Amino acid sequence: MEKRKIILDCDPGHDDAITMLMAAIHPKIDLLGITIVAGNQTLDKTVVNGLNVSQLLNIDANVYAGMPKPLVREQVVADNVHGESGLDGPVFGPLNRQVEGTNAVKYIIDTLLASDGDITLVPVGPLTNIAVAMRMEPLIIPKIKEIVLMGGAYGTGNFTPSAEFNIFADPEAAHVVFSSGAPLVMMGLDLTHQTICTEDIIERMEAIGNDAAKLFGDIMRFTLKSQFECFGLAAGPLHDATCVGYLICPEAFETQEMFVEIDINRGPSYGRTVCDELNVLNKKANAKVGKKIDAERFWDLVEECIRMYSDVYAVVK
Ligand SMILES: [Ca+2]
Repeated sequence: MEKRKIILDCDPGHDDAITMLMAAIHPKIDLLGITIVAGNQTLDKTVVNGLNVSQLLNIDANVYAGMPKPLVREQVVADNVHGESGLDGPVFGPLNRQVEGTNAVKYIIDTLLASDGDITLVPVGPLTNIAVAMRMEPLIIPKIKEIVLMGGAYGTGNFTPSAEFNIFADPEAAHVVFSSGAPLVMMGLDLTHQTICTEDIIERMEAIGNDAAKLFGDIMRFTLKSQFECFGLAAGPLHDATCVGYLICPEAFETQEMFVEIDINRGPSYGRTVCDELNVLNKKANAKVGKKIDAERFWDLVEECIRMYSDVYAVVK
């Protein structure tokens, strides 16, 4: 089976943790490294969360810390959704794993430069690390096979009426990435809101009975609670994991090529992904934008990934 080489750039984060879980185990994915950025919480917290998840699941990929602040704007975090730690809910044991000494941006640059152009970047947090890497070493841009990111919306935002959190947290970085010319796939809220995790789904996953299943349950129960408190929703979307779902099973997704521009004006639409869905500007498309997901297949895939940990633990323990 051909494996898709990826670098997962994340800000764990509840849905980030599930994305790590899936990317690390599925045979169609070769997870080269995990790079961390500030986003859902400050960098010191997102790094610890990434290491905790990595240790719990025995993930075989190094963890690198990247940019602690957005490029231009003042920092915002999503503690309303993810809690004080950035990953409230699961309880982890003492942390033995350490972050690598190399900065995430340098790791991204060096890994891409040394590659044959076969590495996909999967950013599921603010785009700061990717933007800085592109500015520091533009030669990486033609080396990127594809960027499959979670962020934005062509409909309504979730952090402001116009903007989704990942893009709003660093609009200038998003502008660098969206105008870079690298092939982009954007999984925005329009698509991710179709992956609604309910109590039934949590029980279905928990019934698998391994550590990954327990982590899924602990994470999604907290997500359901925070989604209800923040947005009045009875269930919670699994935003970031759609990117890995797309790489494993693209046939479960419907996308449309669009010209997408980031609003970096400091008005009410600051951080909006302005998507030309009707092609009224007649500009060359720069992104495939996710429109529909076969949610049933997606949950089957999540279940498949969680089940694979039973085999891993059978070997390890
Ligand atoms: Ca994230």
